[in-house]
Amino acid sequence: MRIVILGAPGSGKGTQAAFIKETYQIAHISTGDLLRAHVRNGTPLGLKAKSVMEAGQLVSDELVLGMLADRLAADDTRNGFILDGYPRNLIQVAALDELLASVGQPLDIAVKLTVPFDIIVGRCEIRFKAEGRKDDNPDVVRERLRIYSDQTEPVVAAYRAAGRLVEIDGVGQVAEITQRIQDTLKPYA
Ligand code: B4P
Repeated sequence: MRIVILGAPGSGKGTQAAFIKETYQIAHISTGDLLRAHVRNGTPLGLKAKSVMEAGQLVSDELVLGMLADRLAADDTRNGFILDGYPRNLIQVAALDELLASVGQPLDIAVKLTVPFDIIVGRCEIRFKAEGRKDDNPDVVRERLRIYSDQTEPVVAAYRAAGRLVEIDGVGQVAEITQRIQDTLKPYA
């Protein structure tokens, strides 16, 4: 199974992707987690990404694509993958289609989690207090939501127009949302 999980920052993509990974024994590839690991390890990519991420902006398409191509080449993607945080703009949609076509591994489906922005700001505020992630600061979250509306909503629209999207209500208990996703993914398993 090869899927993309879409949704605004803080909509629960990472939370749900972890369950999908376990259920279907596929690789969970989060571009946010990969970038945060680069920042933590002080790699050249991490040094470039740090201030961009802390300001809630998107890291350059070229850097993220190179990182993603390396990750998709790993052995654990043979059974499939759930891609979380990518694509985030239309350039990344085209780059992903090209990359997956070149390895003969097209996407099965894109899953979108829908959560109202006021709920998202509240969730990120809780995480900001618990973990201190700079991009969870409410002002930065609002900027991330602005960028989402501007750059990532067109991605959602493109998958919808191509008949490649399923939309799931992302409000409720984590387990309820996991169940909704699993019911939706049954035909693709
Ligand atoms: P991400 O890592 O993708 O953002 P995220 O806030 O972690 O979103 P996610 O939707 O995964 O939320 P989560 O499950 O954690 O991106 C971070 C940054 O990396 C970007 O701003 C950008 O700079 C850079 N980046 C990443 N990919 C990029 C790309 N492709 N191109 C360019 N730049 C890129 O959930 C959020 C919180 O809600 C958690 O605390 C969770 O516990 C809670 N939660 C989840 N589900 C809940 C529920 N049902 N009820 C209550 N709380 C819930």
